[in-house]
Amino acid sequence: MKYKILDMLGSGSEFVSGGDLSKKLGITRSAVWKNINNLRRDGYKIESVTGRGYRLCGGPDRINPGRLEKSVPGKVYYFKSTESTNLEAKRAANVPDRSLFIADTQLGGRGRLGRKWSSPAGCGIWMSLYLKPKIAAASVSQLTLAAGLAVARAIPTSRIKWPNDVLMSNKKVCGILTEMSAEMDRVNYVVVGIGINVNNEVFGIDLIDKATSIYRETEKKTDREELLSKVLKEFFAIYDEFLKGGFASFRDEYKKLSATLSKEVIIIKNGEEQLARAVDINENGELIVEIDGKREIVNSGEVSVRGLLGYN
Ligand code: BTX
Repeated sequence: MKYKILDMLGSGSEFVSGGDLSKKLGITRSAVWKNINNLRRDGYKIESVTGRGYRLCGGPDRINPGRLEKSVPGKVYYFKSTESTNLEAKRAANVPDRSLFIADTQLGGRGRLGRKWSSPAGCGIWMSLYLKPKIAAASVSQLTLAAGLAVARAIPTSRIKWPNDVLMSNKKVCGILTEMSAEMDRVNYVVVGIGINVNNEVFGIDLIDKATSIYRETEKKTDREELLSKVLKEFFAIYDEFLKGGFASFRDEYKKLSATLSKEVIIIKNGEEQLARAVDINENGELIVEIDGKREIVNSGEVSVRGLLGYN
């Protein structure tokens, strides 16, 4: 009920009377008052003025699973702290399609190839989407690209570093880790893990050169819940198109937002480095590079791509 009240208080510019709240929600005015106090205890700043009602003046930067339910077709699983939301999603049984696993902090956040993902409390979005697409296993890596595009749409001025990072000022603001369970002829499920540095003020010495947050770039704090709803909305819209038309349905936009295309890149394959120029992303979402004038296809599973200048 308290989240319904929060929804009715909306963005907080207008007062909403206690009478209206009680009528629309079918509860007594004292129940309204109790729920308002409950929200205040959760950290919401709610002004009350006799004769005018209640007005939302500010909220805690806290993720409320109840408020996310309307943005998620499946279920929402929230953890104040967990090892990794990707692990939670993979361990869960009987999860509805399009469910969300989200944590305020991850103690063992994971990146690709066994790398670590720093996921401190109170400042980031650490989430995993549990999906059951009817697609070939070979197309699953394209979901990483779909997630990258969703994040890039939601964060102005960000660019996508193929295949699984989103950058601001050439530093990583988001990383994506897609994992799946599949058999020969079908995909059982896919877990798309997305980590976004939202309000992080500081990074450890090992990350400072390559990581950034939206806060560090814009000097403004972002409401994590609002950003999360935007990312989810964009992701599910792109995902629906993807299920009908594959990567081709968002390829042009993806290429426009790419930080990788027309750059010199270093392809790291089986420990060997090769200098190349990124020239295209094909209809399967693979990177096309030129090495010594010859075109080669680079598949996301097998390489790391580094730019020559900075992280990108
Ligand atoms: P990646 O392997 O491309 O990037 C990991 C590398 O990025 C690390 O080795 C480190 O250098 C750097 N790094 C670590 N933490 C951060 C950070 N917070 N910001 C920027 N750079 C960082 C990228 O893998 C995929 C990351 C996916 C994270 C999500 S969070 C929710 C879900 N659960 C989970 O365990 N992983 C995913």
